[in-house]
Amino acid sequence: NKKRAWSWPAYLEEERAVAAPVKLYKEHQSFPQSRNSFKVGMKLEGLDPSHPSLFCVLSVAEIQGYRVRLHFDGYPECYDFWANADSWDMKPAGWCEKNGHKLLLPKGCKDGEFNWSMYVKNCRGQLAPKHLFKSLNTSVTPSGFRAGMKLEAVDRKNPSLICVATIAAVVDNRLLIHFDNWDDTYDYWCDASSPYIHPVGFCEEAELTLTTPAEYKHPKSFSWEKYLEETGTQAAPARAFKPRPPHGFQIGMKVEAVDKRNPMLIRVATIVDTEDHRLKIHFDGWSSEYDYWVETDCPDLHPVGWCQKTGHPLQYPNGSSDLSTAPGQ
Ligand code: MLY
Repeated sequence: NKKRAWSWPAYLEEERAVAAPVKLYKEHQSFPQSRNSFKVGMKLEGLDPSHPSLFCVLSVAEIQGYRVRLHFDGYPECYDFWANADSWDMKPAGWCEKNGHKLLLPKGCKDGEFNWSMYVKNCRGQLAPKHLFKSLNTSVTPSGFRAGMKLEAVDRKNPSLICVATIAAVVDNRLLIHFDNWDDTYDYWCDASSPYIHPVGFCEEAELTLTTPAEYKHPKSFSWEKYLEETGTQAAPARAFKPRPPHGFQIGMKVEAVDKRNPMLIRVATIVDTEDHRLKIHFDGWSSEYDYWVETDCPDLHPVGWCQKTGHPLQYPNGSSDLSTAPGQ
């Protein structure tokens, strides 16, 4: 009663299923061109995934294949998170200062007194060298978007709302979306092809309700023309918005996906439902209560074979191996 080692080709044949074709993935989801050269202890600047307008002081806490576990210096481990080594959200020390972004300092450090070289010296750490950051070498296509321009954007935390919003920052090909008169907890980064941003006038044209800025005096009589004049701002030009082509993922296709409840794990998974810009992921061999929706360009979604190629463990379908662990356990 010998057990054969689990393999994708045998599994696909057994399941009569196909792997989602590699061409459907974005570059940052697909097989990396280089290795992960980050080392435990290296320090860097990076976006807080649960507060994406904030760059923070981070340390590499663990390496797993092409992924890194990042730790917020001075904060409890429970805030640690995983990222791919080529994540745009990771920047070398000094990047914020150079680009005019606020850096959230390690707990206990005072504004104005923080200095990277003193800091790493004092904590006997080391800076992650610049050449490790893929995000610095992305080619940038000029766009019509400028910081300060207005647009209509979906509130990703309240996705039924399309709201009056501002481009708070433009970095490379990425836009930081901020909601007028709200605090920055709703802010998010996206690119010109995001399905969640629209030019001024979109709601009126589509006969949808536009959510006006918080505490706007006369929400019923909101007019963009008046608002742009009052705020002395410009609308983002309609030509700068780039519609995204259909994604091509289909129900039944197999993928490798991060287990959202235990993000150090990547599991064998199946696409069980699709929307225009989202996929529903099911973990093979597990209850559908663990299914979840992801954006098609989510960096936690990878082609079949990604774990093997990048040296990351893959969690096989439940029942196929003694080594499997339940999602979120
Ligand atoms: N019920 C939520 C809605 C907040 C919406 C914020 N958007 C528009 C940026 C609240 O009042 O907190």
